[in-house]
Amino acid sequence: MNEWKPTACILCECNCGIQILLGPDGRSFEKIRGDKLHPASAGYTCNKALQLDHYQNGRVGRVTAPLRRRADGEFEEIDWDTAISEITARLQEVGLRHGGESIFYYGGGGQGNHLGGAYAPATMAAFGMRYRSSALAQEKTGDFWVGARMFGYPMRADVEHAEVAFFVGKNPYQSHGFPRARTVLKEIARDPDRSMIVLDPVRTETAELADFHLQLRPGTDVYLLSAMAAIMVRDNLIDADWLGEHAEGVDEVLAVLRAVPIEKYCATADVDLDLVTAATRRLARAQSVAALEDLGVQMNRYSTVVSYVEKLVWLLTGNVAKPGTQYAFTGMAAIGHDRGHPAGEGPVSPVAGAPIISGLVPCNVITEEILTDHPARYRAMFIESSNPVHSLADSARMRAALRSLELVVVIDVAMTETAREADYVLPAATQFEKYEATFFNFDFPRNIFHLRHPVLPAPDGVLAEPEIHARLVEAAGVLTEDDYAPLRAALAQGREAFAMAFLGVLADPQRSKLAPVLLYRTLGPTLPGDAAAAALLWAAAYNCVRKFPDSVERAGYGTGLAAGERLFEAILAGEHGIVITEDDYEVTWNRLRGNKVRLVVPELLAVLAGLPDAEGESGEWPFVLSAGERRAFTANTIVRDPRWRKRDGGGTLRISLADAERLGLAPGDLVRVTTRRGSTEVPVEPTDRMRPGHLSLPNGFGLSVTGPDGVPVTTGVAPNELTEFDSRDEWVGTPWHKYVPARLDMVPV
Ligand SMILES: Nc1nc2c(c(=O)[nH]1)N[C@H]1C(S)=C(S)[C@@H](COP(=O)(O)OP(=O)(O)OC[C@H]3O[C@@H](n4cnc5c(=O)[nH]c(N)nc54)[C@H](O)[C@@H]3O)O[C@H]1N2
Ligand SMILES: Nc1nc2c(c(=O)[nH]1)N[C@H]1C(S)=C(S)[C@@H](COP(=O)(O)OP(=O)(O)OC[C@H]3O[C@@H](n4cnc5c(=O)[nH]c(N)nc54)[C@H](O)[C@@H]3O)O[C@H]1N2
Ligand code: SF4
Ligand SMILES: [Mo]
Repeated sequence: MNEWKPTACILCECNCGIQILLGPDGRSFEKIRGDKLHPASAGYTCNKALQLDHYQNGRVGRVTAPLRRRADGEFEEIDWDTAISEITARLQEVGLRHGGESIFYYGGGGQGNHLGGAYAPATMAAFGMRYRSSALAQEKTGDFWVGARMFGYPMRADVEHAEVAFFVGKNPYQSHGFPRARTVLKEIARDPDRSMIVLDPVRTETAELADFHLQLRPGTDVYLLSAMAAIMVRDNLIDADWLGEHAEGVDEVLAVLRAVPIEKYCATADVDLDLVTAATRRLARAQSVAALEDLGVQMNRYSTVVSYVEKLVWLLTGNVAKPGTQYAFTGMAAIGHDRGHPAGEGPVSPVAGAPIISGLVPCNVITEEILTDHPARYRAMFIESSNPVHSLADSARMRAALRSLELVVVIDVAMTETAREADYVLPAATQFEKYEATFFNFDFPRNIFHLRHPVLPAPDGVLAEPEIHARLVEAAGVLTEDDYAPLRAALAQGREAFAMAFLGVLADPQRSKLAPVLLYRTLGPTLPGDAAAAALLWAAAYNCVRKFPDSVERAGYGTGLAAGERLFEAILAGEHGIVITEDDYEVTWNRLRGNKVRLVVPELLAVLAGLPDAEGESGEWPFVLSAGERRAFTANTIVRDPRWRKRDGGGTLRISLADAERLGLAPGDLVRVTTRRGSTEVPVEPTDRMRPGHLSLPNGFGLSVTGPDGVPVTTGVAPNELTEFDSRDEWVGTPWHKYVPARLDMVPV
């Protein structure tokens, strides 16, 4: 039976709904189209979704049996029982010697797969693990922390309905970040009553659609944004009434902004003062401004301070809780939340003493927590759905760190750069071979959730992550049939009785951590369509009702316990994705701490008040390299087969026409890029999109795969061979990958 099967694209956090038609072999993706029934993407996809067959059926590197490293360093296949019992014994050994907290958990999901990782807390509890991290702690934790300080709740922007869209270090045309991005950008560009303002040193596809492109010098956003905020104050463009009603700390912030040397800062950023003034006036005059900041500033100098001043800019004219502005979202899982401890007061990592934001140890300190003789160092790592050897700063150092550990376990679909350093590789079913979901659902006023059903069966030899976690927890001996029996008996009486019995689990802090596996083994097998992996969503649905009762009710699920059941049933049945909550814009105020915004974050305001002059590029390092740009055919390291790229297959180094001419470089010429950390050869692409002095390399390249003839092939440059772990943010430790001092040397022909 050949029919279109609904699922989602997994190549960026948008997870657009798609439909797949399988070929006659029942495995190849013969056709892929946007799913018009998906509540957020409504049929939209970008060019990348059409290449998903290369993820599912790419002929390189799929792992289909558990692997164990032999003494000679090679991997050998073992069966699952052996793998689970050996890994359990070795994790327990490490725990006995050094404490379970010496086992570090990393990952838990990429752009579209968070359901499996949601079971990991049970494994962590079973082995006493305490510290964890994920890619979020090398990009978003600064934003989370600032959000927690100013709002007490993470915020997102309603770009779709904004009069002015404000993009700071973000190129949504390529990277998306909100539904149907290209369509929305074009709508704004076409509409004479709406405007787009872009801060980016590169004339990106987004900048080309913008009314105001502030093409600043790399790394100077803190100056330019300060100047914009200061112009609002100087020219009396701020919404004083709104601030009086909704904000605290107004006078203190205004005093700092009045002292900003506007002209000097614009000169530092190398953007014309008149252009900055015009853009600022446009922004201030708008009924609604939606602002998105992303890696261009989050991985750049003054990252966390920039996250702060960027928010000041849109707060000064009151862009909160109205259509087209910023909102506080609902969701099935809490992403982006943090306690917002003042610097130096919150939890810290055991060795480096780095702040743990949103439960995550900063990625850039992980190697410091390992490559040391500190007694509290990590001794083992459990890595799931992520590729830190490739994705974190300084790949060579990350490899050395993994090699120094007593045990590394990796759960992945493929033999990745990280898996190659493991002692055990546990092969997972792909995202199209199992139930899967993302928790990156931040839509508003209607938020959605999409439980994706399997499109095709998994091959023998691989398991879905919930099953792997359940087996590990059971092998550790912390859950047995005796634990399941009472819950199963309650379930036999119906879901209401089950809910009561489950409350007993939650009341016990130790057992509540094992709840995912308890649900998977009891409720799981009773769910239709082999949807055991969805069991955890039952508790998440109840939790969503508890946290957002009015929003769930408005979405049509009623109230109380019944609403939890209805929401869960709708999720199970809704193959195309469903609306889970419906809000009005005003509700944002109820979610903010004290129903107000706090303009003052003392530590960060102090930095703004005393900004030193910007350093220029030095003689030794005349270029700034942006290491990891999103392009038409990049998708982190999710697709490993290089044939998925329809263009830009080699991953060029982009350089300005002026620099190329000065150095006598023609398109495709090889140059040697050298940074403090590494050196590599790469073909150049001279382009008028780049500023002189700025270089850019794409992300997701430099994967090495074994070609059909057994010879390893590496395509392009792995950006983190060139980056440093200690080039990072002072407050939250996020890396400065978009600001890597570099030089170029000619490659003799
Ligand atoms: N095609 C594609 N899309 C993706 C991904 C992918 O791999 N490929 N990955 C997804 C993920 S994980 C993420 S986090 C997002 C990231 O999405 P983005 O942050 O939008 O992506 P980047 O291209 O890394 O960086 C954005 C912009 O920052 C600019 N920039 C560089 N230096 C500076 C600077 O000093 N100041 C300013 N203001 N801008 C600067 C770059 O020129 C670039 O245009 O994309 C997601 N979407
Ligand atoms: N220099 C530099 N470095 C960067 C960036 C940059 O701009 N510059 N961007 C950073 C950003 S924003 C991010 S988000 C990170 C991303 O880096 P990571 O979080 O490490 O994630 P991915 O590259 O997305 O890798 C996802 C992994 O999941 C595996 N996988 C795919 N499907 C499944 C599945 O169903 N189950 C399991 N278990 N595994 C699966 C893939 O094979 C791959 O190994 O990279 C970061 N690194
Ligand atoms: S890569 Fe494109 S199609 Fe896939 S989820 Fe992102 S925006 Fe949608
Ligand atoms: Mo990311």
